Amino acid sequence: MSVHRRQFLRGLVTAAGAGSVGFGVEAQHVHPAPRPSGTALPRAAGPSGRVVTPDVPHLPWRLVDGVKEFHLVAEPVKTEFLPGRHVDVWGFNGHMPGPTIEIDEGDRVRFLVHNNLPEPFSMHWHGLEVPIEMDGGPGISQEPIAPGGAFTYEFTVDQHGTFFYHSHMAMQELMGMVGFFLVHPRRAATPRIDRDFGLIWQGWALLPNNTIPNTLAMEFNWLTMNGKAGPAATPMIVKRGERVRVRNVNLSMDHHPLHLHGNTFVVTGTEAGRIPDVQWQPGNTVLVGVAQARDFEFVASREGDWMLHCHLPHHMMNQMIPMVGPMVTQHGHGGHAPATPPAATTGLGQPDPTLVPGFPQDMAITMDEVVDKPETFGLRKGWTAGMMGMMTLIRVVSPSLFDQIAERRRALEGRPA
Ligand SMILES: [Cu+2]
Repeated sequence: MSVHRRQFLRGLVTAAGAGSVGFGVEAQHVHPAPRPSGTALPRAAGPSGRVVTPDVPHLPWRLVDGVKEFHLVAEPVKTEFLPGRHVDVWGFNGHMPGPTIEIDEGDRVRFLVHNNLPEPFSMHWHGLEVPIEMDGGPGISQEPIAPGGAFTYEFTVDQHGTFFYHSHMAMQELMGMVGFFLVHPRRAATPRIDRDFGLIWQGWALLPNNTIPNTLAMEFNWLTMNGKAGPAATPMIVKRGERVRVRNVNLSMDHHPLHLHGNTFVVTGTEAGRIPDVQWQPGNTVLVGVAQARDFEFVASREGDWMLHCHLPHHMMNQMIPMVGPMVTQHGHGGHAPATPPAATTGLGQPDPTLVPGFPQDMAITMDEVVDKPETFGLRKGWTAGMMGMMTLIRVVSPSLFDQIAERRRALEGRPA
């Protein structure tokens, strides 16, 4: 594939992301590709953003002879888990996780998949009942796609629910090669869902001053949702009284017990689709195992900035590695990692001579300004000190605050009211 062609495809994705409905879609750090002169970027033909996947755009499609046709490019991606914490990962179309695929049950879909990685790869459609030759098992159902090569996947989807696509090379999965594959049912779910969100939960092993994840590691010190670590993950904004669904996918080396503060939810879906309502289980913590999807729903009856986070203590913070002190401490004082953005200040105050260098490990770093965006408007000052690792917020807000946040998002994106 030529550079020209790749830039064009990347432009398509950027165009779709910028105009999508709802909150939480922000462009990742991608080097802006020059637009090919004289080429008008077509708008996405498909609906985008029925499900909001914060910080991840949707993948546009075009209807070609009754088939929804998508382009996916597997390639190295530069992104930031937090502002200033640069990482070199692998993903699709300039994004990690890859752009969200959102279709309807019964659709026939075609994926033109290009491999711009330096090694072979093949794509697996996780949970989808596809013909064997579309399954993406390298060496089993197809030849791996060689670097510079391409493969076309085509199938009809007669299921609905929360699925995902990913490379079927294990180390590539740990480099970030995953994305949502969401399928809406022919008949809408009941009770009606007002806000639908999706989060992909991932873990990373990154040494200080290193931008390349160690995919052979067995312990993980950076934890992300949709490619962002708390507090950089964009909060999910909900109006008081709305019914909310959150679709959670885990593709990492650990299982994640996801806990929602202050609310009782029911688990309504797995990676195989919707659970019959007589079997819905109430809870506030759901264990999402590796390769699983778990949807939960609740009625947002009370206002508040409710935390949603993995409850594994080490996953509740960034840089949580056994050697955290000596390896990340500067000036013999716990709190500042070399990768910490310059604007961040320690919540622990001035260096304290009674502190043992590197301890306590529970570093509190305030960085409100660094991660400021419309969705953080109205949060308590210093909120970022309590948000680290696999932590994000479901903000149940009043109608007026909802409108203010929406207005700020519109203004940021330059869209008319
Ligand atoms: Cu976890």
